[in-house]
Amino acid sequence: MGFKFKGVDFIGFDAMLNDDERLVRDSTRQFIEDNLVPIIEACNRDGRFPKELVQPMGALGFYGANIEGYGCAGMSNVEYGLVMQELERGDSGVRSFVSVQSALVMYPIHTFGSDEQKNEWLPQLAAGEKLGCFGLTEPDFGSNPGGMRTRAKKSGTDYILNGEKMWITSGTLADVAIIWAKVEDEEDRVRGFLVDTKSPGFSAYDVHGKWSLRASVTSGLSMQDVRVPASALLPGTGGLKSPLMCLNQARYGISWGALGAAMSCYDTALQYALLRKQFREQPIASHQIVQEKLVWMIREITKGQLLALQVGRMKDAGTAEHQHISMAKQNNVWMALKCARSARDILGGNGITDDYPIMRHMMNLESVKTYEGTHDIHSLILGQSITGISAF
Ligand code: TGC
Ligand code: FAD
Repeated sequence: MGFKFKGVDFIGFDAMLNDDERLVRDSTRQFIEDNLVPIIEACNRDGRFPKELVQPMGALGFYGANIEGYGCAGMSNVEYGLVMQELERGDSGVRSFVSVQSALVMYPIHTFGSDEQKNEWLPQLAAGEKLGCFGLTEPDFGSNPGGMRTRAKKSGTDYILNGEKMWITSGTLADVAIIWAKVEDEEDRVRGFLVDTKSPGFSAYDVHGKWSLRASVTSGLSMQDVRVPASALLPGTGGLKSPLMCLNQARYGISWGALGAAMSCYDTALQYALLRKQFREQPIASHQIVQEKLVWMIREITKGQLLALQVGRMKDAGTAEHQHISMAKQNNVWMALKCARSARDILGGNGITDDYPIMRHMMNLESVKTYEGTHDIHSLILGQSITGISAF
């Protein structure tokens, strides 16, 4: 069931995009329609990540799409954002998988890695032949990653890693984990390590019982005396700023992705409201209260599009700062979740079934609101930016 997506463009947004941007958006949209939409409800029900899409998405250049060279597509940040929008219109879990591979694994290797690390890993990650995960969060340190307990200690030229990471997307799928640890011999400076997940002492297990992101793998990681060579250290990392730079890349992608989920909910609710009749054989779309809900959605989606596009243009110009990205992530995820709730309401009883994508988007967006900095943490980031006072 469900409806064919008709696109959402109220104020001529398409005219603000160039030909390449529209082409990337439209080809990703087609890929999602053909390959993800037909299977996603079953994946969600079964709690299954659609692994069969990993290599096709690599062939289309989705991984590390805004990186130049190393087999990557070399897209602009706006093109990359439009890919994320279309992926998340399909499902937030699939967008998460691509976000992690791109923004949280390939970006740090590209930004902080040695030439050897880049040449070894980036082409394989770009093709989807190797998969990665990003281990920052710990069981006791989520919003405050600076408190992390994971430690790296020098042993000859090697490092020994010990610690626990929690809520790690793609943890049990990954060939390589980017692990953030405090280095004991460097006064607990936070640094990043490329850890082969087959290393003795490294283990990963899946989190079960999730009502959200059911088509995504979420894991815990455990490291007990994991010995890695000096060549595993990402040499350009130094301090908490390094992982936070990665988060900017992922948060930017989420600001577009959430738009995709919101568009899916709005478009479904609009098409449903025009068909569903109640009272005097009138479509429910003829009632003022239903119209008000649809208008809220299209207005907020439109504002969200402008925000994401402006931050994308600033990112391409090199002028986007982390607080700009925080605003886009916070606003667009909040807006998408409200769209999902209103759309669910418009569909009445049908809204709670997986004949329509709405409830799945709503449940997914609860995670998206929490990860990559919770909604409230982004308020504090923005508050600090405008007042100069930290309220953490
Ligand atoms: P604080 O002292 O403020 O900052 C430490 C240093 O970092 C700088 N900085 C940033 N740099 C780049 N980008 C940012 N976004 C930055 N935010 C801060 C800062 O200027 C400072 O630099 P320096 O040179 O003075 O050393 O650090 P804090 O310990 O007070 O914490 C700040 C806070 C709360 C903003 C930060 O810890 C935070 O963002 N917390 C939220 C944690 C979070 O987002 N975790 C995400 C984990 S990954 C994930 O969720 C993946 S989900 C899967 C998917 O993406 O799909
Ligand atoms: P907490 O930090 O305990 O926060 C709980 C509540 O307290 C929140 O409402 C928060 O806003 C509030 N709070 C905390 N501090 C303050 C404060 N100072 N002022 C006001 N309110 C505050 N992490 C990774 O490293 N890699 C991943 O791949 C990854 N993937 C994830 C996938 C999923 C499905 C989920 C759910 C999480 C993932 N995360 C990942 C972790 C995610 O980033 C954290 O869940 C998030 O940062 C919040 O941390 P927490 O869950 O420990 O909540």
